[in-house]
Amino acid sequence: MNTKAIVAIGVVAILLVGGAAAVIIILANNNGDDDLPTKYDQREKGIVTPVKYQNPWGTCWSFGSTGAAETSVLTYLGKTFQQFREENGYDLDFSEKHLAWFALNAVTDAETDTQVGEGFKLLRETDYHYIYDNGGKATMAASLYSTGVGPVLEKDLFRYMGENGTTAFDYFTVGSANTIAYLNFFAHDQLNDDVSYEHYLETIEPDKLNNLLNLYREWGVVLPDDFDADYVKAHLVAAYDTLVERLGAYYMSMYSDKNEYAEMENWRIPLGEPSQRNYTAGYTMINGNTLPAPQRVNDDDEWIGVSDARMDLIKKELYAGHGMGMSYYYESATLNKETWAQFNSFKDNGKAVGTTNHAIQLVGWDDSFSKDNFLEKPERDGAWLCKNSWGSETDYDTTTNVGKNAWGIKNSEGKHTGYFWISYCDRSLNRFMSYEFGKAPAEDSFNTYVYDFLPSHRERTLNSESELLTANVFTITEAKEKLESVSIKTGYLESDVVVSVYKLNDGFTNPTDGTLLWKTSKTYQLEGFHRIILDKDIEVKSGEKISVVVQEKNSNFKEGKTMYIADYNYGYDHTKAGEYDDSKKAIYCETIVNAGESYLFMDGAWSDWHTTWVKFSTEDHEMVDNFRIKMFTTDVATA
Ligand SMILES: [Ca+2]
Ligand SMILES: [Ca+2]
Repeated sequence: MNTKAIVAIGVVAILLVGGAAAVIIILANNNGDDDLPTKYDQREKGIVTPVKYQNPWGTCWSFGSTGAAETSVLTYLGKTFQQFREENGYDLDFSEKHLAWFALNAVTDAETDTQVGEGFKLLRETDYHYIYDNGGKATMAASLYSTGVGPVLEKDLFRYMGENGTTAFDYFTVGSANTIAYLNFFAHDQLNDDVSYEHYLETIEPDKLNNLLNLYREWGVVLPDDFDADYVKAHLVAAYDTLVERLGAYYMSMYSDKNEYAEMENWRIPLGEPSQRNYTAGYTMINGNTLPAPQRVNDDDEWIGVSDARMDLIKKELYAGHGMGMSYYYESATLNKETWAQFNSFKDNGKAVGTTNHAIQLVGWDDSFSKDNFLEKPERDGAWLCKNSWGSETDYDTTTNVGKNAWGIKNSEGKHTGYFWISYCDRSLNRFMSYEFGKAPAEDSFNTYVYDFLPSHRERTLNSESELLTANVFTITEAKEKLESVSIKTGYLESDVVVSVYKLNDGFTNPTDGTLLWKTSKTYQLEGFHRIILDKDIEVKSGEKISVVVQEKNSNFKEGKTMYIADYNYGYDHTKAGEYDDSKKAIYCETIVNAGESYLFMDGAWSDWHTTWVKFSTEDHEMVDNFRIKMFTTDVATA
């Protein structure tokens, strides 16, 4: 790679950072919206699974993505949720725990020879619960699915619960050892030192005492109103037994309705041999599509309206029965709890268009949903129908009593369903992702060739006015294999893609230096992960080098290809320095790109991405992964 090309990557070519709100593509043509109804609800097709309950963790993104995957699989099977239950004797209920855990855990040597340690990592192993509180994006789910991993059924593996499956209600029985342990844990947390709760009370600073008093009042402990630090300290030490009682009672009352699992349990999934990552339930993702957010913004990134063409893209996916995940900004103050209709104008808080803090599953729309249903009136009628993961009175798990919660639109019997509406004009809508699933090949005779294990979460785009190609080169491991499929990632709407597979010569000089085995051309309307099944029997042998070369063209750019950058910088520098900083997030990420894996053709020459990306990442303190090109094969029996 010459210097000129490096400049082209670093300065000219970088277009996108962050979420879909930054997408600048203009939709030129009408998308057949004449066929779309003015109102649609996937529940009426029987393809939406019951509302779940994500507490005690911040795993909304995993629930939104998993619900969407369930809907997509039901559509693929042509079954309703009820039909699936009756025919199989169990529910189509995928594991949100498996998805969250493995999307946010680096790969180990049980899963890869060459990329060990790639992915998200904890700064401190003892913070492993943070895996479930980090949050995430739908693209991270699609990344994991694109490697042929998951989703897995909860009936087989990884129920959404800790190792004992106890609920918070079970945990905090009145006066139990657990409540005492919690008080000691509380003291430890406050003082960041290994002291007992009793010692904490004796040493607490007066300015912190007021906060503590308020907490105790919440727990139901009767304390004096007149504030005297010494008196209160003495009183609290004397009232220790009462506190243990009251704390238990407080949590009992808090959890008696919407039960949730205890976060004090061990929720870790063992990272052992064999790896528990590489399972599926027999279905694999064919397409994971990123759709542009419908908001239109001006040059100053201020909201100026919504694009009907973009909304039609979203509606078309829903109407096709594809499950869809979405993110938005939840705010209690902007949610009308009579109509369960949310509208964020961001007028008062000055938040940027596309700012999100919660993820859900999108299941329908209603063009005539009145703007009068919102607390603040949006500019027009119309709303999206959303499935949340904060429990329900109609769908909760009756075997564990977890997730019974009076939240969401009421049904005809006055029960809260866990669903809600969000205005077409909501400024926060972002990260729309739809999924299509198909049948997964049998796991025991299946080979996956992957170099890009870092889940996609932030992206940069690489473009060139001249021909641009990306390629990954894989070395066949089994005696004899048949090529089954390849997986690629497109970066734009309306992309034309050419994929070529070569068997490379010994001592090859570039990824096209060999015999062309197969070539195909595709047009993808939507950006995202795409799996292409080969339509020809091609056998390859152990030790052979096979390259998959991808070209993506788009009407906005003569040539183009997206790469992904791991710029989750928090924590990263501290890790390098061997330090831990409590003010930083507990998770960072790393990528690995070895020589001979990925190649870039730009400015008329091939370069090894191993060399190119090192220069690039040093410049911007960011980590780039291999190109998102994968290959899948099946074993061929040998005599
Ligand atoms: Ca589940
Ligand atoms: Ca890699």
